[in-house]
Order: sequence, then structure tokens, then C-alpha cells
Amino acid sequence: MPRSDSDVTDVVVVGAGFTGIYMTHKLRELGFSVLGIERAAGVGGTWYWNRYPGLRCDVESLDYSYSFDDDIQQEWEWTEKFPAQPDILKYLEFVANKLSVNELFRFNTEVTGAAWDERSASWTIDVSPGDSVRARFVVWGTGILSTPKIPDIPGMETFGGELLTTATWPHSPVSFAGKRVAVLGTGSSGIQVIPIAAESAEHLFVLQRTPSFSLPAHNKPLTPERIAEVKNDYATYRANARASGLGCVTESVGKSFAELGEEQARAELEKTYAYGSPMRFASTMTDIPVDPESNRFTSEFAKAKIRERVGDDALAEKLLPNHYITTRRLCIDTNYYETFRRENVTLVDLREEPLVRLTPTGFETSAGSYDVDMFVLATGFDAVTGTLTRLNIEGRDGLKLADKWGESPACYLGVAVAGFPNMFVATGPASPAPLSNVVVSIEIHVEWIARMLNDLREQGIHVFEPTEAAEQEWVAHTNDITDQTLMRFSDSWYVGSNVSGKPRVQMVYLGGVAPYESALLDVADDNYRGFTLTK
Ligand code: N01
Repeated sequence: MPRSDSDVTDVVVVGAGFTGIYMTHKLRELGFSVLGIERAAGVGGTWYWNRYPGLRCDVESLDYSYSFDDDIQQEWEWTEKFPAQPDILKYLEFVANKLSVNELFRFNTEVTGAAWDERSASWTIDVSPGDSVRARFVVWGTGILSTPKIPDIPGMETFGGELLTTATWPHSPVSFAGKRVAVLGTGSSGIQVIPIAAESAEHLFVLQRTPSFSLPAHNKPLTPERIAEVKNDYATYRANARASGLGCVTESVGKSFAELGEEQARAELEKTYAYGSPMRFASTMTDIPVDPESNRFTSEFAKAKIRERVGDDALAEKLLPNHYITTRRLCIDTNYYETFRRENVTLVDLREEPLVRLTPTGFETSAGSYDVDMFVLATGFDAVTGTLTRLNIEGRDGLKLADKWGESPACYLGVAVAGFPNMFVATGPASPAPLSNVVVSIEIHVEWIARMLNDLREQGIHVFEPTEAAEQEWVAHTNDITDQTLMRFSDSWYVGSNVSGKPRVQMVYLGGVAPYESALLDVADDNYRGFTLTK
């Protein structure tokens, strides 16, 4: 039976992470009826699921937080320079309570698909178990890192020990004490859990295929003076972050390698290295992401630091990356390289001895077998598009999002998709989100989406959809920018190459947060240029 119009919500927002919390609040404020749907039991998004020991954000807490409500930013007290996962989760619960958005959400409810109905100009969103809701508009706030990538390792099902994934870590405490533990993966997640596991494991095997660049976080408690310094003029601090390339204040000298010269460049790198922040380090010189010489100098600087920290040249050699620095995620750590000095830690270099299979008692490489009690997958995510391509999302004329993005993840302005009317993808492909302080990128998206919905309502417009031409133009623009950077040479989740069968396409807008927001606002000011709008 078709439902009556009163069953149709104005907007369904999927996901209760940073995006969903703010989006539902903002839309309710504007007088839209809004329903949030979340598969977890509570808010938090990626910070709800990722709970492995050692997890912290690599953006500083005073930056990695909402700016839209001064009461919230003044009232919440961060305690450390880099926030730990439990603190971020508590923060999001605090915000959700303060804004009373929990009442807008259906928790423990998984979206399985969504279909556009041309006749009623609405979406039917299928939710488990066996229910559906209808909405005029859908906002996917499902995030960029929400679907773990589980590698297809032969014999995984035969492993008799504990098999854990960092991205879906158990909610009950996990002990490494006295166990033989293997960690597969040395990206941001692996690099954080490895030093913690090493502290109590009987033996830890670090299975590395591609080394990362990592810097010491120099995490520390926040002093009352530092908190006061920021909070006394939070508005200016936030405005500076939003006007920057990375959505974060970096205090860069704003000069290229050639302008600084080697001696000054080294001094500036020492400064940002000592500060401890990937964003500051990456911004030490303006041309690190684009100029091979500047990048080589920075890479050599970072490699020398790795050698010092490892304290064993032969071992350090195996831990040294060979990609252009900053073209894959630049990690931060606490004691990562020092961990390899421990007697109970062994680096298993999978480039020398590839992983063959898991066995009932451990794992096997081409060089032999290893017995372990626990095997930890820190193998990353099917990022940016992986969550939505797993859902059955059907747009105009039966077009499936999985088919469209299976060929190439095209997205207009990183926020809307041709063939999928009345649908927004917050932090979608070709937005700056993955390489920014993502909370700033999210605020930009939420505010822009809310403005667009409000503007369309005022104009009596019921259906919007980006044109193919506008979408292709944005994709081409994103690719043109990438072609000017060294990122075109590196494989990573930014380009989808970590997942077999996924198209290798740049999924990050590298033009910077501030220029990106200007482009969005320009489109809005021009009455949503590139969209067809139907009354
Ligand atoms: O995932 P990754 P992550 N056999 O994709 C290896 C954010 N984050 O979860 O490159 C062997 O970076 C893979 O090796 P390779 C942050 O944005 C932030 O660590 O495929 N190895 C790689 O070493 C980050 O970028 C924070 O050769 C396999 C690792 O697994 C993003 O999340 C903390 C393999 C995956 O690294 C993802 O980070 C955590 C296989 N079959 C996460 N498959 C902070 O803010 C994969 N690997 C600090």
C-alpha cells in the first residue's frame, strides 16, 4: 500500500557521527522534519566503532571539534593535545545530549538500500529488519572511513586464536598480556596499536608490507594557559582554520624550499617536527606536496629521524618508506619506532617474505610459520565510497550507485551525484575531507546542504540533481589539481588502490579547504549552477 504524504519525512540523515549530529540539529532548526538512522547503539560514527588501545586523533583536540556553537566549544574541556578515542566519543555524546538530537535518531537500525521514486519525488529507504521510511531528501552522513577492509587471506577461517580488527574492536577489554600477537598493517591504526600491544605481549610480530612515514606526536596534557589562549578568542582561531588549506592553523612560514634554502628549511623542519603534528609538518614548506626537490629534502629529514629512533641501521632500512612524503597518510605515533628496540618485538617484512596463509595456530609466510594467539587486522578501510557501494542505492531510471561508482566515483562538488536526485553525500568523493581537519570539512558540508535545502524550499523547488556535465567538469578539475601534485605517483586509500577491483581514481579534492568552500559558495550564490532544479 502506498503510504500517505504525512508518512514522508523531509530529510533522512544516515549516520550519527560528526556529520549526522550537526546535520539533524541544523535541519530541525530550519524547520524541516528530520529522521536520523544509525546502525550503532549510540552516536559517534567512526569513533564508536574504532576502539583499539592507543587510538587517538591525529588532529589536535582544540581543532578537532565543532565550531558552530560557542556554548559547546566553551563548555567542553579537552584534556590532551591529541584526543584519545574515549574522549572524542564522550565529546560527541555530550554534544548530542546538549542539542537533544538523540530523539531524532533511530539507533540499532541499519540502512540496507534506498530507491528514488520519480512519481512521488521521494526516496524509500530500506532499513533492517524489513522496514522502510520515505523522505523527500536523503543526506548520507556515513563518513569516509566506516567500512573496514578485511583482506582475503587464505586460511583465515581456520585460525584458532583471537582474530580482531582495529576498526571493529570489541567493546569489552582485550588483553595482550602474555600472548603471542601479530599485527597486520602499518598505517595509522597499526602504528598506534603496535606500541601498546608490545608493552604486555609475550611476543609481538609486526607484519609490514608498506612502511609509513610517522612522526612523534609529542602528546601531552593541555595546560589551562593553552586552553585559555584558544578559548579567549575561539572565533578568530576557528576563522583562521576555515580560511586555511587543511582546515587547521599550521603557523607555516609560507615559503617554498627554494625560498628558504637548505639551512633554513632544515631549521623549519626541526621546529615542526618538535611540535608534533602531521599537518604542521606537512605545511613546513609550501611546495612539499608538489615539488620533488622539496619533498625529497623533507623525506630525507624524516628518514634520518626514523633511523635515530630505531637505533639499528639494518632494521631501520626496512622501516623506511619509499614514497613521496605526505602522498600517503603521514602518521603520528607514541613510541612506534622505539618499539622495535624491544626484545619481544619482531618485524616481519612481507616484501621479503610474503604472507601465505593463516593456520589454526598462527600464520605462515614464504619463509616459515609463526605461532600466535592473537592476529590483529589493522588493514584499513574501503574508504570514501565503500559504505555506499555496498548498499542497494537506486537512483533515476534504476541506475545503481554501486554500478556508477564501480566504474568511477564521480561526484559533483564532492556532495551530490548525477542520476541521484535529492541526495547529498556529505564528505563524498572529490571533497577535501580525507586530507583535512575533517570536522571543518563536515561543517562546511552541513551548512551548505542546509542552505541549499532552505533556498530550494523558498523557491518552491521539489527536485534537484547535478547535471552530468557539471559533475564531469568537477571531476576533471579535481584530476587537474592532482596532476600538479606528487600524489599522482602514490597508491593509497585516497585513490582507492588499497581495495582490489576498485577504480584507481583520486577521491580527494587537493585544492584546499578554503578554495573548496569558495567554490561551493560560488555555486550557491549562482542559484546552484550545475544542478537542474524542478518546481
Ligand atoms: O589503514 P591504512 P589505517 N596484506 O589503509 C596493510 C585514519 N586513521 O586503518 O599499503 C598485507 O592506512 C597496508 O599495507 P599496503 C587515517 O586517515 C587515523 O591504518 O596495502 N598488508 C597498510 O599498511 C588513516 O589514513 C588515525 O601495502 C595489508 C595497512 O594495512 C586511515 O584512517 C588512526 C593488506 C592499512 O593502512 C586508515 O588508516 C587510525 C594485506 N592483504 C586511522 N591489506 C589517527 O587519527 C592491508 N594491508 C591517528
